[in-house]
Amino acid sequence: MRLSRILPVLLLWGRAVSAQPATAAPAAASYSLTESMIPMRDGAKLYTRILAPTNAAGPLPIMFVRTPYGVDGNTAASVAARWGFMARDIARNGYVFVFQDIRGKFKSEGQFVMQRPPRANRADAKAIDESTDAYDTIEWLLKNVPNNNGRVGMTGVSYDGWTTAMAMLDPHPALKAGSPQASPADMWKGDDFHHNGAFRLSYGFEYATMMESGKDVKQFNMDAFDTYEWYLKLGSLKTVNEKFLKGTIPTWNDFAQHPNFDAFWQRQAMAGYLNKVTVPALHVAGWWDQEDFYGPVTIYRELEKHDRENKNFLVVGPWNHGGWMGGEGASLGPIQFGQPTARFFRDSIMAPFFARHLHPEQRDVAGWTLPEALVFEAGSNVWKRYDTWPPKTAVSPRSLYMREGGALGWEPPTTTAPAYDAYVSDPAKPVPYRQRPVQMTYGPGSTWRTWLTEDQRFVHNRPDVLSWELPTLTDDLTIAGDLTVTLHAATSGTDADYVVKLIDVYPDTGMKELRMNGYQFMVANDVFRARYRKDPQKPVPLTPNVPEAITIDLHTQAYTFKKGHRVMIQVQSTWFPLIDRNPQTFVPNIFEAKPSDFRAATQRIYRSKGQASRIVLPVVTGIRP
Ligand code: PG9
Repeated sequence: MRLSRILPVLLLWGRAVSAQPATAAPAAASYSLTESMIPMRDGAKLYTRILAPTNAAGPLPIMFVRTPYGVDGNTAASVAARWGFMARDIARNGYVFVFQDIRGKFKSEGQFVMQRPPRANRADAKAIDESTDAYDTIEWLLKNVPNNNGRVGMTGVSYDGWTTAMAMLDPHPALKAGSPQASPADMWKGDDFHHNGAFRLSYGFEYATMMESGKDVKQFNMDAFDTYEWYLKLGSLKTVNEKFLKGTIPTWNDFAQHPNFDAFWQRQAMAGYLNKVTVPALHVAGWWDQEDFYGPVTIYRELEKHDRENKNFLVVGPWNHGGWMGGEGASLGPIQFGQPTARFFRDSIMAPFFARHLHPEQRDVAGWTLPEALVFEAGSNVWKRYDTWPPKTAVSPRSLYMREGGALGWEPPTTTAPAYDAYVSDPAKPVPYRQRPVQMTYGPGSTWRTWLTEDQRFVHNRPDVLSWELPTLTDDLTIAGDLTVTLHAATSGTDADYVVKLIDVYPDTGMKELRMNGYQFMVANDVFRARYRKDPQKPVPLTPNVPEAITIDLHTQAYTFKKGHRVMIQVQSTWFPLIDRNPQTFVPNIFEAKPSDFRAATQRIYRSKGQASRIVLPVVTGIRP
């Protein structure tokens, strides 16, 4: 199979779709295929495949997907395979499925822009963006698809989730429901390309070259099985353009020219545009999404501020990127959830959500209701319904402090003399983010999709990784809501990265599956580039050996650390090659750093009174008074 056929499946569905809805689905409908070049308001024509069931009574609603990954693979057979989760509804009344290549990709005309910001001049009738392209297509579909019921839904995962979210900003009146799933919201703060200003090197390089080497998707030939070595040998990021890309990949040039949160990133960040809930929205995120977890949660929260008619909903399950779209979702890597979470979502949440809004005759879909937030609490392995996310009641923020002797404690340190734990971080020997060999992100056999569930013992006790842990829990400890870390940190250099990981340590013995004894499972994590601690737009150096407080958002979680487990925190300064190496010597732009700027530095994490490094956990239950 051609790579262009495989990649969309890898990116969006991961595992083969095998789940059947709980309700036995009659044989899938057969579909007739129509190909159209649909004209947009500026004259560009977008290649669109329309798959209409041949054996359903109409009129039917339209389910619309816009993607940069190529729609050629969407044949009559693949609608049944990829959209099998909709079988119940297809059998009942059906959908016309519409798949479109976005501007500049595959068979569509126009120019591809990695994350095209919303048009600046809305008065200009010819100005275009992803919202107008969706609008113009819907307008055309309503007029040209026979027997449609005038109602359109949009959905998709990641890039296709983002095109869904963009269509919802300024929607066609016929767009009646949208489910943006794992959509990025801010490529500098927390999604694919950076986290808190730290550049996601391997993802950024491999994705940009994959998308911008031609109209289709093509992986860069890295000529290395273990890309850890390949990226290390670059020495400086300048090498990328000098030796390999020669300025031909626009997104790489943007990375290099816009290291800070400047107008370039601000213009495309979604938060600034999310000031109205326009259509019923089902936002979907996975707790262990290796690409876009920040996005869907942020989009939900921003819209929720304006949700006067209760149309905005959130589902978070125990999934990796798009993990809900295929298979059962009963496990992720070696972590077990005890039930088919993905099948439950498709069958009992997503299908009825669209049926309710797109098939008006099915308004009574089995007494179905959707809570404001439906989240899976891993550890205890139960779905929980919340009236708000994060929960407002029954949660107490509790500080868990880094203490002496590698301990965590609920009590703050009392020592007034400066006390700290220290390590030497050497950019010449960065800590791998996943176990080597680090195959290309989307390469064959890559462990990318489950790296967030990897056993952190592979770096535990490295001299450049600190860890602290609580004694064995005597009760279940449940958290639900937002997590924040404050590090009082000093470096002997003038810049530094801090990676913080909250870990569930399984019991040392007695686990049924042997490798799970003592397993260190990462519950939450992130990286922070300290040069941005004061202002994401203006990096400033650190003063050598002077501690400063650095606040790191560990996002949000619902999780039970079971009785008999231990809570651990690890801190390190490299996560390679996911995150580029910080030279640890302040330079205005790390893309311009010289090999000689990269220097080993001593990092100190303070744990004394007044400089008490800690994590604040949203505790539901489990701390004895
Ligand atoms: N995470 C991918 C992506 C989305 C949007 C921009 C860049 C990358 C994806 O899976 O589509």
